[in-house]
Amino acid sequence: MAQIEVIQGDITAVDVDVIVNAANSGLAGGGGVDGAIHRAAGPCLYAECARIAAEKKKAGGEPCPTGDVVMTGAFNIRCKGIIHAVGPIWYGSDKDGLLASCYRKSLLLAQRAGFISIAFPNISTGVYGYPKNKAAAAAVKTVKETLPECPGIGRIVFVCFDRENYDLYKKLLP
Ligand code: AR6
Repeated sequence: MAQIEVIQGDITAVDVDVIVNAANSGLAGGGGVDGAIHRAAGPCLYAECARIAAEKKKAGGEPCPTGDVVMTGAFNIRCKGIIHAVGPIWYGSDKDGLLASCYRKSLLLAQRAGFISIAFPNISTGVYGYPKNKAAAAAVKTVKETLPECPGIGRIVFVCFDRENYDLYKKLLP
């Protein structure tokens, strides 16, 4: 059975194979955890995101629709890859399915890539305004439900930046 951990800190410093980013559908970079990851990874990450975005647009799609994920290299971050997941924006109505999709697709992609350990931020709970308690419940439930399909994943780390999220996750995963 995979080990699930909860820590408070900066996801760019966590020792895992792959970290997940809370990105936007244009893969355009931004603030919050996205900004921190781009700063730590260096300009080559912007270049790879721009290349993927251009390819997807050329094919007639959005670079990364809400609920979907895209993998890139990690460049100056010491992990082996970055999964960019686009969470839903909270407009006052439930979008747990789209949020769950970020966690589920990230785990499945990490498993396919042969990664053993993965770190998640609290997707959508910053600028996108998702209620932290609802987001935490959806994240933990989805990871637990998806893990049986990911026998290669041995370690999941929920990286909480703020104390409120940390306390919520600790209650769900004592
Ligand atoms: N490590 C871990 N978690 C962090 C870090 C960090 N270094 N920095 C912030 N957080 P947000 P969203 C937490 O706003 O709500 C961007 O501009 C933060 O406390 O980063 O999904 C993107 O480009 C919060 O709990 O992501 C998108 O446009 C969590 O990360 C948009 O924001 C998510 O907050 C995505 O919004």
